[in-house]
Amino acid sequence: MDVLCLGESMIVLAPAAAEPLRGAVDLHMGVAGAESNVAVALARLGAHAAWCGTVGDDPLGRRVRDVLDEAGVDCAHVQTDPERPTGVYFKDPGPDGTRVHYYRRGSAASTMGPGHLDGVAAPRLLHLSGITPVLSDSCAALIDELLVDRALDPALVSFDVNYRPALWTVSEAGPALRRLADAADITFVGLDEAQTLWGAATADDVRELLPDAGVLVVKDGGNGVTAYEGGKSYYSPAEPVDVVEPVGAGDAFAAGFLYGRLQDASLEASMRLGHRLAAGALQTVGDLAPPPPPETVRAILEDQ
Ligand code: KDG
Repeated sequence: MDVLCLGESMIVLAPAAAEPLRGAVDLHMGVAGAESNVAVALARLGAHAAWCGTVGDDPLGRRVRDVLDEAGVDCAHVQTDPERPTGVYFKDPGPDGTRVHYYRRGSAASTMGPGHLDGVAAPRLLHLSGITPVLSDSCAALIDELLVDRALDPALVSFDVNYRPALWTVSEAGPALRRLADAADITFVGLDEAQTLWGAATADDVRELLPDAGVLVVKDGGNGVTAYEGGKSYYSPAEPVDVVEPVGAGDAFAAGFLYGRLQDASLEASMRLGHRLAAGALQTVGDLAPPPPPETVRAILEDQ
């Protein structure tokens, strides 16, 4: 297996017309989850990508599985909890942007804990995010087991900070996410997140805060991305796009970047593929857009 992504996937309900939830009658139902978004994008690029999480024994959990199966994601290790529901969240578009309302406390995924991946063969890369440790104490212990104690050694571990302010405060999340981000082989973080969580003003500040992250990828929206590896830094400008909806762009970038690294492409080429996938996600209402054709992917990765 190339990549195993672990995290919570949920059902997302959004007003069919971009109007406030309070008055909406028709809702669009989809499947969301930062880590499963990465798995879907990687599978569509041709990687053997698996998603691992727990869903409820309910129609919503079956919908999550169906959608990921159809996208070509390996769901062989997905677990079902007969006692707990699949998590749900709603999007609430408003004049100041879209707010999210989660109904995920006590969800099936929140029961994940240490030993969850026992018996699973180590993939080349294990992808995790900073959403999972806030779901429950047992989920936090699972992330420690996989990221800090390296239960799936020799898998490389990538970690997307993914701070979700609706789930925890800066004072809770700041130190916890910094410790995890610094323990990963590949760390993704938005400069805006790093400012909120740790007071970093520049990408170089983030590097100083996370000296042990093997490859550190600092994303600064439309300004581009700076990646650090082995004492060197590399800057890559973002592709100019008209943004339709930003949700999912970070996951798309991570998938493109990780796919490049799995193909042994350079940091610069991997960032370019990340930008290309992110540009697609930014121009669609859903979390992800279809990937570029294989010849475009090859050209992006070969152009060192
Ligand atoms: O990155 C997109 C995710 O934020 C979305 O799919 C929902 O995973 C999600 C979360 O926990 O907010």
